Amino acid sequence: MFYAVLGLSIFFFVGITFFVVYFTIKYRHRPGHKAQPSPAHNDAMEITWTVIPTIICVFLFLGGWKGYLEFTSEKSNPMVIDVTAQKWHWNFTYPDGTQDGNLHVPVGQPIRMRMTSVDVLHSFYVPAFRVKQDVVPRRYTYVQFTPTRPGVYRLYCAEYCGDDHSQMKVKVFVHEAGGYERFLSEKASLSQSMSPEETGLYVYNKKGCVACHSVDGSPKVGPSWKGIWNEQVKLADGTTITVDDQYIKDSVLEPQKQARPGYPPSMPSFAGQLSEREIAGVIAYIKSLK
Ligand code: HEC
Ligand SMILES: [Cu+2]
Repeated sequence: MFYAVLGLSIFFFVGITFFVVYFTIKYRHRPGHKAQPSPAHNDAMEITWTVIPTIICVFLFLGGWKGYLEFTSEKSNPMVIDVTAQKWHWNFTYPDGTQDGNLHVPVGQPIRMRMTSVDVLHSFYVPAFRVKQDVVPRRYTYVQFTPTRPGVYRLYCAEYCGDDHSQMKVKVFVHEAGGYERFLSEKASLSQSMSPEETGLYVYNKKGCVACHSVDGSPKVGPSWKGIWNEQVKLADGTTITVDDQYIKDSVLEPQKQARPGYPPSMPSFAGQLSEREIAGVIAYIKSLK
């Protein structure tokens, strides 16, 4: 294949170069030589090369339109999974309210993803399923597919969305019969058995805080969490505030309300994305980072 393409390229290159040189010499300007009038119009040819491509385009359009309709119209009785994209992770909310950072679906079940972003443009992309769709702030976009083979697949963000865009790669688990239900119940019992601190650590890693907050004092997009508990911090409006339960909860729900000077207003609100239990977990976890 490679040599065929290389050979063809060389063939065309040499051929075209030859004609350029040949015609340049043959038709060069000479004294006493008048230019020939060039042909201007031919109705038969123009009609032919207009009508035939138009007919071809109509057929191409019909095929594409049919595929588009099939791709976008709602299948009968799909399972709807809510997708929230944000810098820089995915959050999937299943019909029973369970949330996870990876996508879990039962095999053979038509799936409809209802997607939105809380900050910038992202794009939902599962190459193995041949689906790719922009995820847009303040509106819903949809993607549908029916997974046909159990296994683990890759899901990417296909819209360059900032520093850690490349970290928005997660897994799609297509479960065999019963596996999806098992995932839900394991997830439920896991979150019930975790201590508040463990819940906080889990949130830190799985809900994307890790992209912007360190826990060892090193600077990232936002302030490190190490040693901030009970400390006084300066706010952008000049006042000081103590880092306590209330401040942490407010920071999670309305980050820009108590903005810190020197940090970009880049933290998205996690209202509706973290349960009370998880917020309490974050508080306990930050408290533990001496
Ligand atoms: C896109 C980057 C980003 C992500 C993701 C992010 N934060 Fe933040 N966060 C910031 C920035 C920037 C600030 C400081 C400015 C402000 O308060 O808005 C901040 C401030 C905070 C504060 C206040 C800390 C202080 O020292 O003032 C808390 C608490 C906090 N974030 C918790 C979280 C939690 C919990 C998560 C994950 C569920 C999270 N953040 C995810 C960027 C981010
Ligand atoms: Cu993205």
